[in-house]
Amino acid sequence: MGYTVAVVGATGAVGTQMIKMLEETTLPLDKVRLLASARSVGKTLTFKGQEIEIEETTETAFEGVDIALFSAGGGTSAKFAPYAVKAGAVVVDNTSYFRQNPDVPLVVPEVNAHAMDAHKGIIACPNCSTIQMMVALEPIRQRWGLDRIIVSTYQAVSGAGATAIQETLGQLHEAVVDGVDPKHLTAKILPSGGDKKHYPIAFNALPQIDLFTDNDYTYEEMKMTKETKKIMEDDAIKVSATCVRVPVLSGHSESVYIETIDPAPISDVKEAIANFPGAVLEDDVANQIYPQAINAVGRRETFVGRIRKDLDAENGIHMWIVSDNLLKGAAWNSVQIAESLHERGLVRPTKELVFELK
Ligand code: NAP
Ligand code: 12T
Repeated sequence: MGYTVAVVGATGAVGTQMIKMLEETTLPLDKVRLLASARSVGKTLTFKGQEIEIEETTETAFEGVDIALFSAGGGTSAKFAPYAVKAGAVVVDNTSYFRQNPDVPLVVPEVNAHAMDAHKGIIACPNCSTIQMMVALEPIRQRWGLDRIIVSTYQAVSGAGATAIQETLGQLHEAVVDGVDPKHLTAKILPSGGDKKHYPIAFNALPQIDLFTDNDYTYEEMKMTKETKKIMEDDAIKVSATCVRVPVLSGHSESVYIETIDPAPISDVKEAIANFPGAVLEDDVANQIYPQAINAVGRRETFVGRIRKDLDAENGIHMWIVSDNLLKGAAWNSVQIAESLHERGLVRPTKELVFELK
């Protein structure tokens, strides 16, 4: 007997990648169910060559579901994830809604799979930018300790969903084919669908991902700070982020500066990263080898290169970290969490519901 797995948000940029990851999963699968909004009812999507009808996400949709992968926005998770748990499913939630909830483990399996052991029905998948940084930095933290992290991201538009991809392609077309000045391109979504103003992303770089918080950092930047501390189980790690959207379709890149607690020889750092599961060292500047977004697309690993000592700070190290934001950053990390849950014998109904039914 295998599991019934539900994908909530199956029609989205992340959901469609979840379906692909499930086609290749080691999980014993009995049935895959695809859920989205009422708008998608009547449509079908293909799983292993088989047409599956999209169902509407409702409070009663989760009977018989063992694992529910949620990727349909924070509001959808807030409303329906507790009902999925009530119906006996384990939820892997890709949205930011539950990530800081003390009852919810926040998991990158290579880093803190053990945190799942105490789950109460919902496990959160971290933000895409945090996940790839954790895969690269955990081998360093384990051996030399981490005092601080300063990161600037170069994030792909697919992180903002299927409509942001369409907006970017539309702007490129307008500019190249119709000759529209980049300042006058049609912008309705980016930098954030929820904010008042919208700016073109084509031929541009936008230092805003998600809305601004009241400390002048964006929510995306504060996710990197808070999630790092929770995943690494260390509130003392200092983390400041600047998150930037660039006109790349998929593959987030990050320029990361760290200060270790103990001195870390660069050759040992490279070896530690090369030996860490999920990380790939791509660092041979003599031959111009370094991670690139276009090469990371379609891969599950996180690629690390340009590793070098800071010129002044004793324990300072710089590096360049790249991963497919829709795979390790979302769909693969979620399916990998489901595989780890299975391997740890943690796919089972939760008796006492601690999450509010809305
Ligand atoms: P997307 O391409 O815009 O897709 C949104 C999906 O959510 C669609 O399947 C949509 O279904 C569904 N949906 C919207 N409203 C719904 C509702 N009321 N009930 C049920 N389903 C609903 O967005 P995406 O890029 O796939 O991202 C989806 C979510 O995943 C985001 O909101 C975010 O919370 C999360 N995410 C996480 C990460 C990460 O860093 N881990 C990265 C990207 C996204 P219809 O087609 O029927 O509208
Ligand atoms: N706004 O789930 O716009 O925390 O790239 C992930 C990606 C939120 C999240 C993005 C976002 C999340 C984005």
